[in-house]
Amino acid sequence: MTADDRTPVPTSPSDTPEAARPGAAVADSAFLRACRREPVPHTPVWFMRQAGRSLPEYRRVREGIGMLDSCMRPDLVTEITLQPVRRHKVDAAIYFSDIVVPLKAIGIDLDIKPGVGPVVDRPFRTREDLKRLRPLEPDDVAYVTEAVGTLTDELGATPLIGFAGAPFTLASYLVEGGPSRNHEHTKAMMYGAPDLWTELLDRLAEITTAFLKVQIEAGASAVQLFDSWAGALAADDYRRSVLPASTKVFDAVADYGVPRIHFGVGTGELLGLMSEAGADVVGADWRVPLDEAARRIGPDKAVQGNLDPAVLFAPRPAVEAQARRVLDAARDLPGHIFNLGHGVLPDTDPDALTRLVEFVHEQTAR
Ligand code: 1CP
Repeated sequence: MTADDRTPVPTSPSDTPEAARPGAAVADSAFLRACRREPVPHTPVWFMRQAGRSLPEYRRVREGIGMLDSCMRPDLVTEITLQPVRRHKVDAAIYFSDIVVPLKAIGIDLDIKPGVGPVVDRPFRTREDLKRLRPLEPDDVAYVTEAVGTLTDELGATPLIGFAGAPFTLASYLVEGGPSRNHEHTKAMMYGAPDLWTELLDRLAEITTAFLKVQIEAGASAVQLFDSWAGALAADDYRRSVLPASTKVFDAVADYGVPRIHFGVGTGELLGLMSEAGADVVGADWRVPLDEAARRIGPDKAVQGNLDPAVLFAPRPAVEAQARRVLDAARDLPGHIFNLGHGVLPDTDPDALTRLVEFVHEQTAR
């Protein structure tokens, strides 16, 4: 988008009808209206991991630049965040970063290895390790403030979603030292050293809160807390050992009035508890139909989801049939944001995503 595409900014706000101001147009967007469970012109759509490896233009700008380095460059962050908005016409942008960026910013020795994910040099196992977790200051992530500012200008009426990792999912990377199937060291700490565990999660809640506040204060219109691996937990353990820390994060950003989204994978049994943590919108993966997910989430919350990302590898009529199932399950819900049940898979055909956005918009136009 160029400056010429944007609505001219009037010199005096008092001359401006409410809806002509960029902030008002964002607030009135289909995405934010759906988050507030208000009537929408069409069901809004965005995709977790929409900015990333499925796009050739993403691979081009990332060539030769490490993932974490690219997260610290406002020019690249801005370009990559805008790419899926330009290409797919999604209803919201998600800030390009990673859940481990705030940990790197406070000096934790970690890297994001291509084809692997976040890898932590010295995994956290003892109380001594907590000393490496200092509070996050806004100056530690000045590049985030800068990039969010540029992005909100460039995006015009399209809302920007900020995000952070939830304490449990961040703890899993710190304690395991990298991606994990069984989260065995993490659970060993949770069951075997409950005081240490609580302190670790509380410190991570503070870091996550600080990171979300930076994004909101710079202009993000909504925030999503990714507890991607919470589905590995039994409900009782989630309630006792994880819910309090995630609740602290949601409470700490409540006063900003921006919608707060809570998402995890394989969390069918936890949807009620994840809703209790305080979000305004709860995301569901594809394992539970959206009407049933909404029942578990409870009243007064919007619902986000939940097409299986693997469906996008099927021929177009099958993708549309499965998207139709999601829309049918959401028909009576007063706040539905269409999304995948987890992130876009790297080998997804980008055209299939563009067509899916068009399909959802056409099918739900009111
Ligand atoms: O080299 C590369 O291109 C790295 C691949 C990559 C990308 C593009 C990683 C490594 N992270 C990201 C960006 C990213 N990460 C975004 C971008 C914005 C968007 O959605 O478009 C977001 C929201 C994340 C968040 C993230 N990182 C989550 C939560 C979401 C989810 O997918 O569950 C998690 C769990 C991570 C950790 C992570 N970072 C990268 C990978 C491959 C992983 C997962 C590793 C694992 O399986 O444990």
